[in-house]
Order: sequence, then structure tokens, then C-alpha cells
Amino acid sequence: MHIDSARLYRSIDDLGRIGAYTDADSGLQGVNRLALTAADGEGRRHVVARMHALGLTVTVDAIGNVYGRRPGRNDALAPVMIGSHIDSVPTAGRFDGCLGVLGGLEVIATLNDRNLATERPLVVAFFTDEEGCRFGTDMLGSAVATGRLPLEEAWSLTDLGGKRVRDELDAIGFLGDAPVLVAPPHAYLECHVEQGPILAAKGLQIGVLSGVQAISWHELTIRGTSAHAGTTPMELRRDAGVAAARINLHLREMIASGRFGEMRATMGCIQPHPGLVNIVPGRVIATVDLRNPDDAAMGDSEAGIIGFYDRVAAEEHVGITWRQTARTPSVAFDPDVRARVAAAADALGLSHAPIISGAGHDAQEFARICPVGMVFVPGEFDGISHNPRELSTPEACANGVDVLLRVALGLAE
Ligand code: HGY
Ligand code: MN
Ligand code: MN
Repeated sequence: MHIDSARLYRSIDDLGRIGAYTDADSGLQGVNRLALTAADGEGRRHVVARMHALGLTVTVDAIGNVYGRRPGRNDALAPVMIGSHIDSVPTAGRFDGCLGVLGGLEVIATLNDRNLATERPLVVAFFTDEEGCRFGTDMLGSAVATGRLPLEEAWSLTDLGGKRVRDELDAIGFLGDAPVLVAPPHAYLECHVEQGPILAAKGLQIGVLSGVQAISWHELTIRGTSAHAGTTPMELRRDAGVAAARINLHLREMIASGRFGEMRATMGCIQPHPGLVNIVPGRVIATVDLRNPDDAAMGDSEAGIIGFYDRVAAEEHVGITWRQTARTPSVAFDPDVRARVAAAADALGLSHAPIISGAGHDAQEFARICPVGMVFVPGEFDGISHNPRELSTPEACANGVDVLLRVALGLAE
């Protein structure tokens, strides 16, 4: 039994048209469905309509997570859940997250086509603000659903414009009333594009996830003194821009030192104020994104960069305050479900290998409350992602969702 590859890819293209934009840098058509914007709301309604068309019973919870349920022969049993996200970064392609949600719907459509019932119920879900880049913390909806973040705390998060999660949920009509703590599914499955170069480089069709690396996000406020670029002697400056630049370069030096394992670091946001050519920036908002597959090395890298904040503050005569906006440890996925994913790939004659995810996923939140398995599919152009060039072929997507179908059926019987 195979899914309908053309139908799957059409559904990816259809959703990808919602929030579409022409990317100024590349000229490519990208996707911007930033969490809880009007475009996200439109994308959500599009997917909910597909859930209804597939006969699913849809519930929306108080953080805007959406669950589409297909009853099982024994409907009292815990369901097999297939989930991911459909919110995107502002410069996205059409696969990140969407492949997992639309792949889940394709699994349902394939079973409906054959009028096949399963012992356990099946649930296809998408979670609020997986990306985290608007309100500051990633896997927001799934973290609330699995009890890591309290609902009130999630509701009160604000974006850089001061808009609150709760108000934005209400504005797009997804401030649901279902309770947020999800009953632990029998298992949780997620199919996702790899978003990196490993599978393609090795000519592999499927990645069998062993887990996800640790993530740590800091938001820094660096305060100096805005001053005249021409008249202010260098020794009198308190330049917040130089302080941010030194921190950014120090991250590179830490990685080059080899003392922090496979550390990755990114200063994705560097917002100078007033940000004009002839004024020394008096304030900079900057973010630090640390990733590491090893929790001890992550801890060492956090201590190292925090110590450097103090050193730069002293040497550049600026004030640096920072807050931890996201922090998740490395997560290992369930060995039995991993074995099922590998066995499904074998049964389908698909080449596969274990892989650790470089990106965070909703699956890692569910790993605290139930067995979890993830399936990766390779991407083109070194698997580039968070970029409109993101592309996985129809065949690659169908392979991943075929594996998803087999594993879901095996778990649901
Ligand atoms: O940042 C991440 O790893 C994911 O894209 N939210
Ligand atoms: Mn994703
Ligand atoms: Mn992403």
C-alpha cells in the first residue's frame, strides 16, 4: 500500500500558496506564515477544511493547537498521533513542518480510499508557533500540550511589537476552548524534511531519527550611548554595535577552539538603535542561538558565552542584560519506534541511516509523555531550509510519508 504521491505534493503546493511572497534576495517564491499572523490563520483554516473533508473530528485547544481525530475500531484506546507544524519563518519554503501535517492527512486519505479501519484512533495535529521566532520560544504549542510550559505563561509571551500570544490567537479565531494538556498518545510520529545536507550527501532516502540536539536561546539587550559618529573620539564611545559584534565573533572562536564538541552558534537578530549611518548605536537587541548534541558541552558553551558578556560589558563600557528565551536538552527517541521506522524503510526498499536532528521539532516535546519516532526526507541544494530555496522532490516526500503510513498502521493495530 502506497500513499498518493501526486495528491500529497499538490497539497504541499496548495498550502504553500498561502502566505506566498516573492523573495527580494533570490527572486524565488517563498512562504511567510509567521505564527498567529493573518497568513497563519488562513493556513490553519485551509488545513482544518481538509481535516473536515477527510471526515476527521477537529478540536482546537486554548493555545491554538489543532487535532483532527479519526475513530478506531476500539475508540477508547490511546490514539497514534501524527503531527508537526504549519507556521513558518518569514523566509520559508513550503516543506518545513507542512510535510508532516499534510503527510498525516495523506495517510488518512489513503486509509479512507481503501475504507480501512484501524484498531486505535488516529489523530493528525498541528501545533502553535513551532518556529518560535515571533514570540521568542520554539515548540510553543507542543510544549504547553505536554506540560513543559504553563498555558498562562505561553499566553502572556509578546512579540517585538508587544502583541500578546493570547490576543493574537483570538484575532485569528484560534483561541480554542479544549483543555491544553493532551492525553498521552500511544505513540507520536513526525515526518520532516532534514533541513541539512547529510542524507543527500550519502545518497540516502530516509533518515531514522535517533533524537534531537540541545537548544539554548538568549535574547540580549546591550545598552551603550548613542553619539555623533564624527565628533565623538573613539576612547569616549560606548558602542553597543561593537559589543554585539565582539560577542558574535567570540562564538566563532569558541567553536574553533574545539572545546565545545559539535557546538553551533548563530546571532540571527542584531537590531541596532537608532540604526543610522552617523550615530554610534546606543542600544542593540541581539539573539544567541546555541545548538549542541552533547548536553555537557552545551552547558560549558553557555557558561563560556555568558562569561564573555560580562567581559565585553566591562571592556566596552556598555550594559548587557540577557534572558533565556528557549532551552531544551538533547532528546533521545524511543528505540522501538526507531526500529519500526527502519523496518518500514527496509520493507519499502528504501535506503536509510540513523541521524540526529539539527533542528528542534514538536516530536521532542512528546518524547516526554509517549514513545516518539521521526522520519527525515532529504532536501535539494544541501537541504537548505528557512530559505525559499527549500525543496524536496515528490519522490522524496512520498518515500517519507509511505514510511509514516506503515509505521502508523503497525502501531495502530
Ligand atoms: O529552530 C529550530 O530548530 C526550529 O526550526 N524551530
Ligand atoms: Mn520544522
Ligand atoms: Mn523551522
